[in-house]
Amino acid sequence: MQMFSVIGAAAASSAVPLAYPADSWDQMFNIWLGLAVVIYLIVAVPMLYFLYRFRYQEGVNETASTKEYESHGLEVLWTIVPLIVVIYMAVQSLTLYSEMRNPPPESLVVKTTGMMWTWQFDYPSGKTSYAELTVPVGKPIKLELTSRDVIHAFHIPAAKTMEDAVPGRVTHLWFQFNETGEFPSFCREYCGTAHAYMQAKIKVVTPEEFDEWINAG
Ligand SMILES: [Cu+2]
Repeated sequence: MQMFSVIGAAAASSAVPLAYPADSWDQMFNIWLGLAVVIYLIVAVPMLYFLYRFRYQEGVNETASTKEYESHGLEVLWTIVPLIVVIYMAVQSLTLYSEMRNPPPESLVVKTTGMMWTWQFDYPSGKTSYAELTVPVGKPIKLELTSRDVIHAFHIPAAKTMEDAVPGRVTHLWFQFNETGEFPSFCREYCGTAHAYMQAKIKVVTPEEFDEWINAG
């Protein structure tokens, strides 16, 4: 399977990815796309060849043959090979799922509450912010999500992660940015009139800037 991850590895291995777990999604996308292209070619190329090779020609094979061909070797091959491919994809998907669902233990926990129509962020220090989430670069952030009214969903496109915020329940997601900058996040569960404006800016700053900000009351 090494050949299928080459496309992703070439882009990913040279530099640290912008955000986790986005890199795993990119890798999975490349693997599935590569497999799909290979399977497509295995089906389509012989099909085109057979279309040409066994096209109707006057006087050739005009009467149907009653001979039956079978090959145990071939049957075993087309059972075992897809089985290995499917098992590989299942393991690969489970690995990504487990990575996505399990925040690293050193994560900074931010309690995140959705409400019509903004997001409230409560930091361990007691500091609170609205519609703006300030986080240090290079550190995993775990958001513990809930909602004050209806179901919302917190979505960070650049980190390729999302989770529902449900009233009376605590859900979670985690992400990590490896570059400073500002990245958008928004509510991805239709929640009423101003749903489209329910955004939060994610400010990724250096650890020093973060300490300064969190201690500034
Ligand atoms: Cu919402």
